[in-house]
Amino acid sequence: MSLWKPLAACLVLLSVSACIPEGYVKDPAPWLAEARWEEAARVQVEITETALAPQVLTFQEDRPYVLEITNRGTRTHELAAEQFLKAVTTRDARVPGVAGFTALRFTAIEIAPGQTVDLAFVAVRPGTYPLTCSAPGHGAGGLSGAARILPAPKGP
Ligand SMILES: [Cu+2]
Repeated sequence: MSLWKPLAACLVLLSVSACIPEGYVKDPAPWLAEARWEEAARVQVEITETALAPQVLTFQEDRPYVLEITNRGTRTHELAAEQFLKAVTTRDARVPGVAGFTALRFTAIEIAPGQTVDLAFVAVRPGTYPLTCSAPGHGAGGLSGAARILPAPKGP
C-alpha cells in the first residue's frame, strides 16, 4: 500500500524526467557503454578513524575508474559523497567475493572494518566535491577530504 504512492508518482513523472532523482546524470547508459573499461584506472583510498588517505582524489572527465575504498580502521565508517556520486555515472559497487550492486544511485557507502568496496564509474562533471564520514564527529575528527574531477584536455 505505502509502496504504491511513490510508484504512482514515478509513473506520472516518467514521461517528463524518467524519474531520475535530483542532480544525478540523467542518462548514464551512453557513458557506461562507451567507456573503455579495460583501461579503467584503479585508484585506492584508505579510511581510518582519523583520515582519508590520500585526502584528495583526482580524476579526469570522461575517464572510467575503479575506486577501491578500504576501511583500515577498527570502526564502521560511512563515506558520504553525495555531490561526487552525482557527478559520475556509477557502473557498479562491489565487495569482491561477496556482493555487487549495479547501476545504483546513492549518496554514501558504509564500509565495515577491514572491508573493501570497489566503485566503478565514469567521471562526468568536472568540479571539486567533498568527501566525509557521516558518523557523528568523524568528519570533524579528520575523516574528510575531496574528490576532484579535472576537465578533459581539449584537442587542437
Ligand atoms: Cu567514520
